[in-house]
Amino acid sequence: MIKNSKAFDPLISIAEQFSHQGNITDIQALGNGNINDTFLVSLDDLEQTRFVLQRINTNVFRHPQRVMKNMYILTEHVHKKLQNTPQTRPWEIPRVILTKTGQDHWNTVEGDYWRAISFIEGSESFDLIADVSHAQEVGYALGMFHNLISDLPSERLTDTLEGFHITPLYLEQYEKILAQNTVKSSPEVEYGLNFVRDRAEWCFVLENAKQENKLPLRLMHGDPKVNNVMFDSKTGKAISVIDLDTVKPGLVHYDIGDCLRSGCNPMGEETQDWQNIYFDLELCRGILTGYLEVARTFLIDNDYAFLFDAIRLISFELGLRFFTDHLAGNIYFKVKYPDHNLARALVQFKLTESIEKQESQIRQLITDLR
Ligand code: GN1
Ligand code: MG
Repeated sequence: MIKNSKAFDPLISIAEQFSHQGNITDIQALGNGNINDTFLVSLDDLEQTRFVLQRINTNVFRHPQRVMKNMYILTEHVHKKLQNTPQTRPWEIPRVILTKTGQDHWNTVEGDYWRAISFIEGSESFDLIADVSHAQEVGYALGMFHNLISDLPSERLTDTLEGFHITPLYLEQYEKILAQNTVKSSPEVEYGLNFVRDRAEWCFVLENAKQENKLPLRLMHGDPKVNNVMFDSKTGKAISVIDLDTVKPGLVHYDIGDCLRSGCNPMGEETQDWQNIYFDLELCRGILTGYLEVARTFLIDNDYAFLFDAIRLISFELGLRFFTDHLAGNIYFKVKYPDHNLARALVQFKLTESIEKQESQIRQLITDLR
């Protein structure tokens, strides 16, 4: 039992609900997720030293039971596959930890929805990519993840977050918020308004391609940002991809775009120094090289044709989502200060601008790597 930690008492009693060996020795906040609340629970057991405890944000994930059902099907599928097929290098997938009574979640009297997931022992994650070889590992991890889920029939998973990554729907929400709210003007807000207006027509690009059957629907991760890739602390190699709440049918382009927008921004998405944001071409080369090492076998010609748009679009889309949330009064993403979502939006818009400026180099890079 943890001593002297009154503040953690409620967390301890929640963590105690989940099946584990040994005593709980510590509970710490983990990572900097924008939606769920995440904690790392330490145990004095030699085999399982830690597990992850999460409160699902049910304002965002309205049907948490669907999230858990998906996660169970997905992790069991991948786990079996990893066990039954020889792997060229170590790979793991987090597992759902059930409660002592066999449930996949625990509801508190306040109505909070908690779940527990295994922690990949001996691993760590990073908010920023350190160098090109790190970038290659991140790309490899995404390719590996896509490969591992590629034979899971998509109808087995339910949609956990309707409209997720459908850019035109985010644009619709944005326009609705603009029509409802009086916007407090500032040079930054004006920049954002103009930025979105100038790209409003183009932002249908992936959804149009999907509807015209130019791009195949595939299972995707939904949120493969850099810090969702776990690295083996000893070997420095990628070993897992975590945060599996948004795995569902979609386009691998959303994932590639998301991985690149988070990985090729050396200043990180949380900086307030948005004027100096840039998209790093060498890190982009690293990620795509690592990704294509695995994904070349399943990508079709059209997939390559839309890669540049994907990179540009997902940066723009995240900027639009942050900007809309700022205008709406911060109802979706957790914030640490009032203009936090505005600062985040500006970072993504500047990143989009840098991607646009390097369009010919990025397109050339994609051609060279095919
Ligand atoms: C949210 O909560 P977190 O940090 O894992 C968001 C992603 C964004 C990301 C930006 C369900 O993910 O789409 O890319 O913030 N997740 C959801 O950091 O909206
Ligand atoms: Mg996430």
